[in-house]
Amino acid sequence: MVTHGFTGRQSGSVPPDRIPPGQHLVENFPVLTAGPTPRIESADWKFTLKVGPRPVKSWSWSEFNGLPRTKMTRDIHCVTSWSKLSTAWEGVAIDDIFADAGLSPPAPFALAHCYDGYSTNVPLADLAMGKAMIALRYEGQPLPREHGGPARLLVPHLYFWKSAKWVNGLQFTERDEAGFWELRGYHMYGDPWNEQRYTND
Ligand SMILES: Nc1nc2c(c(=O)[nH]1)N[C@H]1C(S)=C(S)[C@@H](COP(=O)(O)O)O[C@H]1N2
Ligand SMILES: [Mo]
Repeated sequence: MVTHGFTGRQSGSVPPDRIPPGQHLVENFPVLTAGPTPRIESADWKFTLKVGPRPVKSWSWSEFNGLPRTKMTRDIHCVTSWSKLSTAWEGVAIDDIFADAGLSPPAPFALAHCYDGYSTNVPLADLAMGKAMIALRYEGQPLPREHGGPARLLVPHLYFWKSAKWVNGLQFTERDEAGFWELRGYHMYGDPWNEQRYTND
């Protein structure tokens, strides 16, 4: 017999060191969006790197898809308390975006900007050195629109609100400037292992 109440690959045998405090596992992939889901055709898509107010380089969809590809399989953790294990992503590492722009990382903080007006702040140290990517594919398929397609930021080691969907740019800033949810009471950094959910956590 192989059906001893085994309800799925994430039940039962999960090492507790993969589930941050206050989180529970889900098998599905919930959708959380503050407003309506934007529709961005890849022909209209553009990604811009800025230093402060100054645009440094932009890529069209086809130019961006010519950049080196990176794969990452990571656990993700949403501040609303769900965690999902071993999600598989493919996209362009933030390091490779810098390299293509001929830029060494210019300032200690960044804001990700999005087609729906959303934004979120992430320190450079959490984007560089292989820690984050602009994800173009999820589980071997083009990124579904409700999950941020055609492209989203993926910063898997921070709460998932930092993984900005429908991303259209990264702006480097000297100071840590709050984004959409950070202005509305979410933590400036958002480390799930330290339960940095709200401003003073
Ligand atoms: N552009 C944009 N990105 C966003 C959001 C949003 O509303 N707009 N919601 C954030 C929040 S709060 C979470 S938890 C995750 C949810 O991603 P998912 O819908 O793919 O699960 O996206 C984040 N990125
Ligand atoms: Mo969220």
